[in-house]
Amino acid sequence: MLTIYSPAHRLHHATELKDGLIKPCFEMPSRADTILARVQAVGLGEVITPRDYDTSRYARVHSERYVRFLENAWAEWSALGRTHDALPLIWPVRDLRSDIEPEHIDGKLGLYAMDAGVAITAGTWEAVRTSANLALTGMAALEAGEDSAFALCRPPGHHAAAEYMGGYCYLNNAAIAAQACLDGGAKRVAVLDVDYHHGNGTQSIFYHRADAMFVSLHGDPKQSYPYFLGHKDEQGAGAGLGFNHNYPLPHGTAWDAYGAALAHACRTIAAYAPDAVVVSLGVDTFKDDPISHFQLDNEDFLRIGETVAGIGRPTLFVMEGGYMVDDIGINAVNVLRGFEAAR
Ligand code: OKP
Ligand code: ZN
Repeated sequence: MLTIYSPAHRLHHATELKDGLIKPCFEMPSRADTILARVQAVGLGEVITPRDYDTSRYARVHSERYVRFLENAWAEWSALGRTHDALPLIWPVRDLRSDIEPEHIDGKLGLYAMDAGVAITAGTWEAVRTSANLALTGMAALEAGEDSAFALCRPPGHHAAAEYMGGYCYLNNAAIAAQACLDGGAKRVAVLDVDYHHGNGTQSIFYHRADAMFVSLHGDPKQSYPYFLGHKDEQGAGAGLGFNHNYPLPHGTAWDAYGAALAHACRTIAAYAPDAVVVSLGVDTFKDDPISHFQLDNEDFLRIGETVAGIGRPTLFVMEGGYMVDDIGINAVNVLRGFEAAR
């Protein structure tokens, strides 16, 4: 399987608000490099660097003003003499207005953030746009005839919606790639999200659409981040009704229940007959993940790959979460090897 990787991800290493303290993010550079080392150790296939794409490609799923904000945020923040990571401190909840963009960077950070897990640093934009370009390059490979590809994205993307960042995510790499697939002439695309956390951003982007199905298995939002989306009754709206499927699962979920839900999810996608499948590949469902609560073993990730292979469509894997760095390479690459073995 082709892997798309760039060392530009290392330009982003930030802090987050965690348990009331500012701490280094669990989402750290060693994650991507550990996965790359595993890709190379098992000889998964060729590793290529991403093409460059115009920001207009991101604006197919994000608002123009949000993309502009991401591009300029560090310059605006550092112009105030601030040298530490930029973090939001006020949010436009409920009846506060989100239609008028504040001029002050503190207002903009609040408007465009859903939480305090998305610090912006000097290198964040370069890392973020390169991460999206990895996903676009992976989709271009499918369009050129590859059966599958692996976009080794970092930062991840699935919490980022049309106009907000959150949960370590800035641009929604998977949604940008899925939209590019449609823009390239496909009739239907499906996003399967197997990260522990609900992909609220991807769901939100495609919620009203019939040409993009979103299917997600995740920790029940009553118990797990992002808390405010990801319930079973969210089935899409308008033309998109029936094209959104959530499988919230309780703390402690192991392969028996997970595998059954995944098989059901993959049958739903196969029945939709998408031209391509984008997998939001989080491996934070691992039993030793430091911030998640499922119980999957190293070998269970092989079975995730096998089950996804059964959908039988061209497949782009887009890296999302996974925070047990010691096992992240084994677990991510196990999904890809399980997939390849079953094709
Ligand atoms: C990003 B991805 C829970 C803290 C949650 C944010 C998690 C973002 C996960 N104790 N912090 O979906 O892996
Ligand atoms: Zn996650």
